[in-house]
Amino acid sequence: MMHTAMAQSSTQLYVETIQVAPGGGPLQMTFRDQGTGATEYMVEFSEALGKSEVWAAEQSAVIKPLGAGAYRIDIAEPREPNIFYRVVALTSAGPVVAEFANTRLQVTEGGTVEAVIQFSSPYTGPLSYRIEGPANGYAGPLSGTIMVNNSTTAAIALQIGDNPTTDELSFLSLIIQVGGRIQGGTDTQALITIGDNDAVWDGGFVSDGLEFIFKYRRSRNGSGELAALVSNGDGLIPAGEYPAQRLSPDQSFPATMRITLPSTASALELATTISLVLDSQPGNGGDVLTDDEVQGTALLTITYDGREHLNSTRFGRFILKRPPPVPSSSQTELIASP
Ligand SMILES: [Ca+2]
Ligand SMILES: [Ca+2]
Repeated sequence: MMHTAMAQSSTQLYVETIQVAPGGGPLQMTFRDQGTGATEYMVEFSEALGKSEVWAAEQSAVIKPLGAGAYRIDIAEPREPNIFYRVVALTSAGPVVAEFANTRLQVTEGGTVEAVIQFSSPYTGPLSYRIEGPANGYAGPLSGTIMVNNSTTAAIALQIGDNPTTDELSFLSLIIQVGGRIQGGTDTQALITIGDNDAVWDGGFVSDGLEFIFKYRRSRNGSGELAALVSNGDGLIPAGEYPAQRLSPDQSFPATMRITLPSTASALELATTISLVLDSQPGNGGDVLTDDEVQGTALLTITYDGREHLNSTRFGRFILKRPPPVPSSSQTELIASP
């Protein structure tokens, strides 16, 4: 195996010896501090150097002073197979107060939320966090560590999961793990409110002489939007859920629902096809296309098998209104920890 240790350029720490046990096993290195003024050191590893280097703390490294500015590093189980180590001098080894810059964060499911942390003085080292809350199905790992490199700020980015269901309002708490050099400030806990990108909208169709209401399910599941007309069977359209076809998965409108009915399900006892095309072109007439409301033109076509003279086409308007999010039923807004 190849274990290479190097000094971080800004701190002038040189590794003097590397001892590698035959066939792997414990690794021993020594280094000498030639006047950085540091009182604490951290060993980091990277799998590559150059553009693709990413340094992370080697938590298992044990550093022992040998006197006269020399130190020994023991790593019981070195990482395989090719790894680079470096020693970082922590010149400000005193406690650092960490807290969130903003304790109220919003994100829509499927999105990424970034929580910014402020330190009372430049900090180098690991910062750990954990996530709590009933909405933890949304988040991946419920804890993690980021590396901070001589900075007064850092950011934790959380990817929020995306499901296809309509959910009540959900909350997560993101908590800074205090300990070691990290002391907690006033705001060590941030509340993340997760907005749903799935909803069952209330819909209505209006034309001369014909009106009906329906539900319209719009959901997003990472790879694109799905939509369907949902009828309870009270009006023109039999009970059921009818997927909408769109020009592309990312484009909400125009949306076409085609509903084919066997003769047994048709009022005229004829096989029937109902086609409803909803289109919204904001800036056109009274069309509206927002996160909570859609208005536009609707084209309703009804065709009967073998009785073309009964076919009809109606131009009308449609409206979709998104109901407000369902309040949380589990008192999930967590209070700040003391
Ligand atoms: Ca959802
Ligand atoms: Ca979703």
